[in-house]
Amino acid sequence: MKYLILAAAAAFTLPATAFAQDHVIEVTDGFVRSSNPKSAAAFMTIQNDSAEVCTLAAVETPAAAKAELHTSKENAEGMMEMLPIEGGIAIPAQGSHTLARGGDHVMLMGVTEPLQQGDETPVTLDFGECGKVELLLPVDNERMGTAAPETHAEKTDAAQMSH
Ligand SMILES: [Cu+2]
Repeated sequence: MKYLILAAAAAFTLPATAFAQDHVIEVTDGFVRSSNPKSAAAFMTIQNDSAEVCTLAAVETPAAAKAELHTSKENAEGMMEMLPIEGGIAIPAQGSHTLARGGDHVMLMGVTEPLQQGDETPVTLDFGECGKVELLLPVDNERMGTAAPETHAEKTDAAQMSH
């Protein structure tokens, strides 16, 4: 049983790595999770290997009417709520940023067909001058979290290190 789980994890992880044309941006450990038939969220780790800040400005996908960049915040009542991110998500030079449940994520709204476990969702990340990254993200509706971003904590700012 243990072997089966490990094999499945490896199969899902490998194709989710993608590079921009010149290898400036590397995306790893991406997946899509859909908790209802109409919306879904995409999570991943984005590595910026260039000497400049690269900003994830927009996301396109044929799988949904709209893709927005969201962050999650706890409101005054202690409830988690999602807010659109204005101005995109900046990935520091020689650094990385993880989109994870309970934090920043790509929100797919108006999903055209329900995303089933094991489906693959095409997603294009637009980093402006840093290029575009085309991904085919596995749908994993059972996955609860993403890999802990401990390996790049030292490259991110204090606000990101707390999670
Ligand atoms: Cu959201």
